[in-house]
Amino acid sequence: MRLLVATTSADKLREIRLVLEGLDVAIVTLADVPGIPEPEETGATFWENARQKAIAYSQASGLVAVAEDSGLAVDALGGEPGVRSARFLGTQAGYSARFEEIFRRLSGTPGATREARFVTALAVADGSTIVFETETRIEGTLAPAPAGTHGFGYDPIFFYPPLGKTTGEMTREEKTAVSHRARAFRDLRRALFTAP
Ligand code: ITT
Repeated sequence: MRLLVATTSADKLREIRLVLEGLDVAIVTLADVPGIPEPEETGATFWENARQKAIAYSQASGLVAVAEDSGLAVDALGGEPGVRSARFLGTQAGYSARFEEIFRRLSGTPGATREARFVTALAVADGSTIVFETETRIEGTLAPAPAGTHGFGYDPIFFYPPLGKTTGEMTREEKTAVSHRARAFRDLRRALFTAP
């Protein structure tokens, strides 16, 4: 079987490859099927965006496609940046500016708690049909200050209490063991390939 892992993010792809290792499946990336326009993410939820992306990429490529939509949701900020994580403060904004803004908003919110989570909605499409979907998360808190140089995106400010460190301080293996995205792709492994 050929499976199009439909993401424009090299960081996501690196993490996904680790979880899909060892499967009897040919992983196809967007680099292998050039020319597919990036679908707009117009959904109000992770679910809607994941489904939209999976269907658009499957229809455009003729392959079974898996796509996911993910982001950081901070309780005290009403779930922000949430589905807009990649666009928070604009697509060109740097992550240090994004971190500062999150901390600024938090300090301006009386009684704000620091609970936060990373969420992934994953969808697999065969043409216009969704053949599998799952939603997974990792629960934590906002770190007091950015820490760590591993991972990507919001990893330096997401603190995971069971390991006592941010996802930005985790090794690849540690993040693969606990992350929202790894959990989603392990669900996919089990459902579509009956693999552990
Ligand atoms: P594709 O849509 O092409 O997959 P994208 O980067 O645009 O790539 P999303 O729209 O799903 O992906 O945005 C996800 C954003 O959420 C991502 O850019 C990060 O800012 C953040 N994010 C998601 N997972 C993360 C993780 O494990 N660690 C840190 N930040 C993460």
